[in-house]
Amino acid sequence: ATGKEHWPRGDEKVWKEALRGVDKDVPSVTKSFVNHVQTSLARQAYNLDDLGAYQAAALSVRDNLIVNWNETQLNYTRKNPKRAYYLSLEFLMGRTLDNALLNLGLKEEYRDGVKKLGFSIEDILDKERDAALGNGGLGRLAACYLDSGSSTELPLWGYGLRYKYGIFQQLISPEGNQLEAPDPWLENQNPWELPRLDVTYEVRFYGQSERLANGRGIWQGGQEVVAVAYDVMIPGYGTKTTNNLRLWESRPKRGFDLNSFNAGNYEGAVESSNTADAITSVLYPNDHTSFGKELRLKQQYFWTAASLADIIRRFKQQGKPMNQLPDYVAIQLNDTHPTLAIPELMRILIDEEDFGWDQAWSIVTNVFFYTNHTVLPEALEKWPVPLIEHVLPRHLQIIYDINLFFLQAVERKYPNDRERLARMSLIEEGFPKQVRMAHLAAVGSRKVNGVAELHSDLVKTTILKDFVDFEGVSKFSNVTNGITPRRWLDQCNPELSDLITKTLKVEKTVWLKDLAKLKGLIPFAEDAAFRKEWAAIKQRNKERLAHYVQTTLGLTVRTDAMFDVQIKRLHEYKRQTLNILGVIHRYLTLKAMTPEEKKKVNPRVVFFAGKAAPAYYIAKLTIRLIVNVASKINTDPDTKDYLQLYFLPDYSVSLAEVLIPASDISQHISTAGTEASGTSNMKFCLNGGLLLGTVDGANIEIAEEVGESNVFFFGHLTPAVEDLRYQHIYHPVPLEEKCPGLARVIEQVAAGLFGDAEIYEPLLNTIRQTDYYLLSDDFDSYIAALGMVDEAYQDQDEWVKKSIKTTANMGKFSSDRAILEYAESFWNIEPSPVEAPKKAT
Ligand code: B1H
Repeated sequence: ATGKEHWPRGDEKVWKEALRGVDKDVPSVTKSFVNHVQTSLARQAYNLDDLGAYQAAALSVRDNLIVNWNETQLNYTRKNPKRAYYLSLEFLMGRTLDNALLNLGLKEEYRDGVKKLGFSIEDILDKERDAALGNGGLGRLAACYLDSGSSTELPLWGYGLRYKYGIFQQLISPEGNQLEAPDPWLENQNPWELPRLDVTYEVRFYGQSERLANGRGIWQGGQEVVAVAYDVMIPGYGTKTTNNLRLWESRPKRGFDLNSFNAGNYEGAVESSNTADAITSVLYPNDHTSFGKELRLKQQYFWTAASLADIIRRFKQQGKPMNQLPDYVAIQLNDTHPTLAIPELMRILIDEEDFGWDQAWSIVTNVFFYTNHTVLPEALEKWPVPLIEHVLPRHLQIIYDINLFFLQAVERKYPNDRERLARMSLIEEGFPKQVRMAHLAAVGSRKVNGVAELHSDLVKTTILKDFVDFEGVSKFSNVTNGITPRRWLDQCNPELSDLITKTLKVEKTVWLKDLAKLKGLIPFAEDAAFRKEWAAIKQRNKERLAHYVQTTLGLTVRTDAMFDVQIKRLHEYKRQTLNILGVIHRYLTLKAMTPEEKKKVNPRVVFFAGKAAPAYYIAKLTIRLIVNVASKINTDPDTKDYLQLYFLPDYSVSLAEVLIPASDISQHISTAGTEASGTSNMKFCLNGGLLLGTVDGANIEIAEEVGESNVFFFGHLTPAVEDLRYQHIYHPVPLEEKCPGLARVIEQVAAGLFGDAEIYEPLLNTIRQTDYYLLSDDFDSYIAALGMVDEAYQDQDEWVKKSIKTTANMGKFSSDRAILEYAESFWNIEPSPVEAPKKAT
């Protein structure tokens, strides 16, 4: 050694002073980072890569979160406010480090700190894996609500499951097939969770239930597993409040069993094991369907039983009698997945706490609140009676008792109306009989809500109509969904956020918590210089997306085109098929154009992303069609300058954060009445992307806010849908006659223009035959709407004005507004701010 070796990275002096713990001049962020490099990771500047730097930064930020978490929990223990609990089988959190830095207000300090040590904050942030413990909108909504709960200082905890494997990783084969691989997200350790090995509960399955004469039951035998708590800290934006998300892991009560994960057979692997730790091994990827699988039922019970035991233990620590539970506890059921909490609380109150039925029922029905997220029949959960009887014998007895008392009350109000009793029963007759979880959730809750105005009306007039008639309409209401503007504007679109702050002359700490302030942008739509800046940011976001596609897929995307995006789970009701058939229609139109005609065409780049449930054959075929259309048209010299198409694999929260800010237009084109709300529609519009959609879900309320002239609507309305479906079946018209444009497109696919002719037949037949989702009814108006989008885009000045006005009017869709509606009108809880600690004198 010469003694003059080159220092490996960053500023040698800063590293060395931080290592020696020299106090003066070295910022605390740097000291803490270097300290974690040395003592937590046992590394040093010589062998620290970006992943190591991410881990050190995360551990250092986590130290701050822990301090706030502790103060928050102490504050709650001292003040003992009424608390709310959000029970969700899914929390789609995405990445945490950037959000934690933003919420703690430490982003710039860390940016500078790591720079001096030789790292870029962007590269470090990029090393984090998404926490993807959810399928789609329902799970992401839960994550936004936790962010807003902490940001508005509400005493709100989440309860969920700590799946070892989150939503599968999506691979696309060269032929265009979706392949699924496990998502081992915990592989590199997870700095954001605190294992609480001392917080455990035993949960029973199977066994026998004996009924005593006094109505109580004794449930014994069977199998017991242990639930272990892992706490995830949820910081609020600009507050000390750091709430908790408690996730349960299952462990065997004694001994140990090994369960191997089989990547080749995802479906089989999910069902393969009946051992204790299988319960929390994997998230079910079957969004919007209910299959009645034993392991899923065990997940639901394991989670609700552990969560309720934990909630009750915390309540009892305050020394209050159990009949005061509803004064201190509100529990929100995120869809019907946690509905077993209702019979479980009855079991605890009756079998363990000695309550009589009526008193127990009055407690239960004042604690629970139920949110419905879909009216699609295939998504309404039903559990076979024999399965519940086998796995949860005591709960089946309680469900039958609830049903008996409930139907007796219905009978008193509507004597001799057997059909009504059959419709409303918690038990559906059939082979086997099934428990209707939505009925159980509705009957056992204080309030029931849908997630957008139209959807809440549909809940009241269709699936729960009889319940509205019986119980009165006041129990049923609406809370329109929201999104957190911290992640979905400030973090994902920092340049736009900065421009907004500069323009409004309001600190972002203010407008990010009072999103109505965005209205202040409206006058700037008329300011040409402002429009120029606005458009330049959109352009740079397109380039950022193009760079992502270049580096991950090796494909070159042109950025001087309109970016048209549809990203969501693949589902027939969401009609990605309509979009891809529209793309083919455009392709065929371009092919028929003269070079002169083509000169007037505005280039368009179409992006798709989204996962299909592993067993959803038609959805997987749609992906295959998109991929094969893309390879054809992207290489066709006649059209490639006017139309490009990309299917981006492995859609995730992090990919959404890149796609959304780059979009000029996004598509939300579900058959009217099928998309309960949608939440990405809100994210696109908040980022100045215009909306092309049907009159469905939250699209309607977005149009009300931003003005109908700023959205592109098409298609039939909800009241027409039923009749159109009837026509398809009883008065079918040949497709060539009914919708020649669509017929021509389908003909080309069937003829093999994109290869694989026969392979697409089952997909094409869904349209040729019943066409349940009404593609043939909406195709012409869809194509017309796409034409209006083209036309509007030609006038860039007007387009940018629309974009600005759209963002400016999106204040309603902050999840802060939504969570406060739940807090005020359902839970009856209030903010409980953490007081600043007294300064030492
Ligand atoms: C939504 C679901 C869903 N609705 C069952 N229903 C699942 C149902 O795994 N399962 O069994 C998973 C998910 N997800 C979505 O919720 C709606 O389709 C969206 O329109 C809505 O925006 C979102 C949040 O409310």
